[in-house]
Order: sequence, then C-alpha cells, then structure tokens
Amino acid sequence: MAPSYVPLVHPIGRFSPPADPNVTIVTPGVEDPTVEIAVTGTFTLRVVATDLAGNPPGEDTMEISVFADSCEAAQENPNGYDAPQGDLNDDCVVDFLDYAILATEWLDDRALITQQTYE
Ligand SMILES: [Ca+2]
Repeated sequence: MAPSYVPLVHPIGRFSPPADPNVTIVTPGVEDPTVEIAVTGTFTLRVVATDLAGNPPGEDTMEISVFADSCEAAQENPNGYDAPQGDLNDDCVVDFLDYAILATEWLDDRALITQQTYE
C-alpha cells in the first residue's frame, strides 16, 4: 500500500483533511489528537507545525502500521516474536484448537518405514 500522508497542523491546532478516506482525525483541535485508520497497512504520518511568530515550519514523519489483530501485530514485531511452544495453528495462543490438531495427527508416522523406490 502506498504511504498516506495525513494531517497538516495549523497554528491554532486545526488539521487538514487526511488524503486517505480510511483515515479519520477523531479529536481535531487538541494538542495530541486521536487518528483512526480503518484499514490495515503501513501509513506515514506527516506533521507540519508552524507558530504564530512566523518562524519556518518544522515537520516530522512517523510510520504507523495497522494490523488485523493483536496477534498479527505481535508476529510482525520488528524486535522479534517468541511464539508459544505448542501453538500449532499460529494464532498466538495455546488452546484446545492446538490440542485438536495434535490429536488429529496423533501417532501419524511419516518415517520411511517401508522400502521406497526413487527414480
Ligand atoms: Ca494456537
């Protein structure tokens, strides 16, 4: 997904409308606004601030990654993800579903126990 550049901060704390219709500024006009992003992906938030004295504007950007759920977010953690041992369906929790997977394959033996011919 292409980066989406979001709000421009005006001297009195107003925001330009986000360019992406999936991005909503929930609390405009406050010092630390809440921004909701309705789709998954990586967004670049660009903030430009000016003061009333007319100094040159300052700006910065930050990357915001939005995931489908907390498990996906944990698995994409750039510092690494330590999956729980026994999480056979990769949903970040060891529960009965993992046990069912184990039970389904209980005593399955895939070792080469009979003569195999390879051509
Ligand atoms: Ca699991």
